[in-house]
Amino acid sequence: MERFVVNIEGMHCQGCVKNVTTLLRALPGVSGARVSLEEARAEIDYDPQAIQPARFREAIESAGFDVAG
Ligand code: 9UX
Repeated sequence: MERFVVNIEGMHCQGCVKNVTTLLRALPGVSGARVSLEEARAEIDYDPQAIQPARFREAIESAGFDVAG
């Protein structure tokens, strides 16, 4: 298991946090995701054999948020 941290722009309330958390946890190969509104970021636990971090950016952006960096 590996952990990936991603900075997210555009989350404005806990509804956003819930949405991002849910979409990340739904990705195959992701075993956990913790999203912080205050820190504007997500920590994702994933299996590198099953998914690559580029997919996290795609999923977050397709939900309407921006990935920083
Ligand atoms: Mo909150 Mo986020 O009202 O997409 S759910 S701003």
